[in-house]
Amino acid sequence: MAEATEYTAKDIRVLKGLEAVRNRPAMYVGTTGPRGLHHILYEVVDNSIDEVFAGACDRIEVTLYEDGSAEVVDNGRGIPVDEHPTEKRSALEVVMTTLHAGGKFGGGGYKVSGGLHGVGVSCTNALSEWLEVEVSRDGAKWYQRYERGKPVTKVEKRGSARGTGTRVRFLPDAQIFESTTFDFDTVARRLRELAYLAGGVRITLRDRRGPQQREEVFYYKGGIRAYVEHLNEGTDVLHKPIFFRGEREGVEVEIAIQYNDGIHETILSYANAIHTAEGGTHLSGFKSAVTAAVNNYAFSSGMRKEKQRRLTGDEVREGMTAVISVKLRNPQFEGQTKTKLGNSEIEGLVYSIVYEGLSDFLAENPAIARRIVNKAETAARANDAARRAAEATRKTALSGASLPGKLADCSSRNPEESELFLVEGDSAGGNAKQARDSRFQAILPLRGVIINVEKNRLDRVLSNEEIRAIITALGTGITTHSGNGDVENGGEEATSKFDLSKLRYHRIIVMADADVDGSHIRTLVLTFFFRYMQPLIRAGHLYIAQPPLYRVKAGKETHYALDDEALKALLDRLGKRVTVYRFKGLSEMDPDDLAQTTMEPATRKLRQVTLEEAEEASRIISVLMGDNVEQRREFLVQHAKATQDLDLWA
Ligand code: 0RA
Repeated sequence: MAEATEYTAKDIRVLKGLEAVRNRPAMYVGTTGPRGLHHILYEVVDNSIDEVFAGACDRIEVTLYEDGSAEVVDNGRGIPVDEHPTEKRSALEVVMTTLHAGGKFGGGGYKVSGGLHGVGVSCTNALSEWLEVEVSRDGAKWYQRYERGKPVTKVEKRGSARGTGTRVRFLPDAQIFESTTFDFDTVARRLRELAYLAGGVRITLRDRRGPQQREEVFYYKGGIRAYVEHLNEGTDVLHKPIFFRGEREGVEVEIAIQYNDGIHETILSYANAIHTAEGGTHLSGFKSAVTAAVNNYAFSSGMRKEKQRRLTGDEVREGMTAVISVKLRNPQFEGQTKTKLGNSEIEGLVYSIVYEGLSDFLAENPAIARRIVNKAETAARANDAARRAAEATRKTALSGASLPGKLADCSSRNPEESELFLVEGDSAGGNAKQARDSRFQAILPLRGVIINVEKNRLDRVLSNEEIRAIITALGTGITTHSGNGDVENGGEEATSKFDLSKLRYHRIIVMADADVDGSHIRTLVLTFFFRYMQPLIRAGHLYIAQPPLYRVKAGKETHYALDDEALKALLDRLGKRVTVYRFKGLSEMDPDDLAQTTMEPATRKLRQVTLEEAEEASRIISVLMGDNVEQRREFLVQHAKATQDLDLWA
């Protein structure tokens, strides 16, 4: 090619440049897969979008052809064709063949594609089997063709033209790309995004490949206002989009905000039309400004009182959908995927534009402002409630430090195999500690009197040391509703929600003497569980240990009898050469006796507590404490009888 040799001598550096792109394409367009392929199309489109941003273009047409080529036509100013001052050849050729000849020759305007890889349209040229460009400018049409980045024609004049614009058509090089097939939906997505961001440009996408030809037009007069409305489709919105723009130090900022009644936050940020998925300084400036402006309005309008805390950023942004678009001269892209804007000067700049813009809007639209503040306050209340619940749970949680000092815990942390014995009295507790299998059995001695939960308010119940130790050891918290008119709720501050999944032991075993005191304690404990941990009873986690009343020795054999009835049956079976011993209480049982009869799972006798039994216990307690003298007398007589019966066997 005669023309080609004309260029070689003085353009050796340039040709080397495009050769570098061909040698290591992934370095310039990311990958040689589908992403890279689409990238070289976007490089051309981005140049047209620059013309839109410069106010010089309102139409872009993208066509995917049957032969595998793609075409981008715009009605911008057209690439300059006159001789380049230093390169001494057509500026058009310099733009198309010089790596990174972007930046509009140092002129005005933003370089959209200066973002992701910043390679410009010459890269598309380098990675195309062929590329043709046609420029309409100064009343004439100019044309040039390239193959794999090298000009194969001069810049030729091809008749006259009305208006201005650029047409670029290229065939991606199959030697470079793994696949050279453009995906309509992928291209459509990017063009739609650009149409929203550029606002007012009509972008047409045509598919001329195969039988199913398609065409889509993206035109959004409202720009990013229409974008947030699109993002909010299918939600209930609180207001029309809030929009403001500002320009400072050559940086353009555009913001659109629209709240919906949901709890999700959707903020899309862009720098020079590049989606900054990792955010950056424009996003952080926006967030701080929104938090400040909404709080300022909430407090100065009196909606929020002086003594109340500030609304947090997360609260202020619940249900917010927003698009942030900034345009700046030298974007710095950082982060894992190079999609985080790093320019530090942008943060304060965006902050002041957003703070001012949003504050003005709130002041001028009090009805909408109230809706937004109300929404944030709802979020704040939910957060506070959740925090209180978490705090209460934390206090009663698993951490060893917060467990009651009296608790002799087991070593297992598996609730399913773990058991907690609530043992009446310190000395019985000491015996139980010796008798237990410490791997899965924990002991909590209950000394002194358990508070009567039927008679006392929640705050006093919770101040009782024994009750507190039980709650803390179990880890579940308590239910706040008592289901009893006599018991006042101490306020949600004082209590947490009951959470059965936090239960540290799946068997809670009440172990008390088989006498009147023991019965009293059992009844009080059952009443507490009935009032404050009912789900635990329903789930079958509460048991009563049944220590035997008698030990019977027949020669070398040792037998135990739970009660009088059992003893009678035992004596009948064994004959008369036996020694009967009646235990006076848990505290005087040998650890061996205790282990075998009451604690060892294989040999002990447990009784699961039913809800009915627990309810009965609470009734007994209210009768005992109640004013009905008849009932009380009857109750005491019953108990005295039981005591007498026991004494007969002593
Ligand atoms: C360099 C300078 C100017 C515009 C362009 C390039 C330009 C490139 C492409 C690529 C596709 N469409 C395009 N449109 C314009 C500025 C021209 C001027 O100042 O007149």
